[in-house]
Parts: sequence; C-alpha cells; structure tokens
Amino acid sequence: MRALVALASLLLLSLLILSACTTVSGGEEIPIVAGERDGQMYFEPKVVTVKAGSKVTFVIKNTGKVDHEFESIEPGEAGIDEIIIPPGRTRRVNWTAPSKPATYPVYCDFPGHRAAGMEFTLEVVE
Ligand SMILES: [Cu+2]
Repeated sequence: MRALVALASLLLLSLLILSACTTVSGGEEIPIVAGERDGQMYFEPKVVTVKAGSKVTFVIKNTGKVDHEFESIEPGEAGIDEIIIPPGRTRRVNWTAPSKPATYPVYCDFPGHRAAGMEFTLEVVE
C-alpha cells in the first residue's frame, strides 16, 4: 500500500512538472524563414500578426549561406534581443505580445542586410 502511495505521488509530481514545462515553453509557433535570393535578403512572411497579450514562439530557419540576425530591440520596438542564426540552423525565440495593438519592425542588423530587404512587420492586434 505504501508503495502504491509513493507511486501515485511520483506520478502526480511528474504530471505537475510536465504541465509546468508546457506553460513555460511559449505559445503558438510562428515559422519564419531567413535567406538570400537574387541579390536580395529576406524574412518570410513579410507580415506576422499576433493577438495582444499572447505568447508566441518564433521558429526562425536560416536557409541561406551566411549568418543572419533576428531582433527588434531599439527603443519603441518589440523588445526582442538580437539572436544570430547560422546558415542551415534554426533558432527559437519566445515572445509575449504587449496588451495593446502596435506595429514593430523585426530585422537583421548585419551591415547591409536590412537595406537588402531583411525586415518584416510584426503586427499586434486586439
Ligand atoms: Cu541577415
């Protein structure tokens, strides 16, 4: 009987840990592709829309041949710290949208990349 109680407690504990993990792992996954093509550089899609206050996880895949960044950290921007995505790699970024509608640029800040098209619009809507 004691063993059964111990087993039940262990099961309950692991369930609690599992559900805690689910909570911190972010929200809806938003796939983003970074790369270069025809002398241009890009993020796709060009516009990403999320609901105010929602938790999302950007899953950024670099399909190009050079390093790229993903950030929106200047004053008044989305508050996404710079992260570097090497060629062929994928990086995950958790982000919580603000509670009010807003529009932010997300971009690659390597010299010349943003000017070559490496930017997309992050829209927060009600
Ligand atoms: Cu870049």
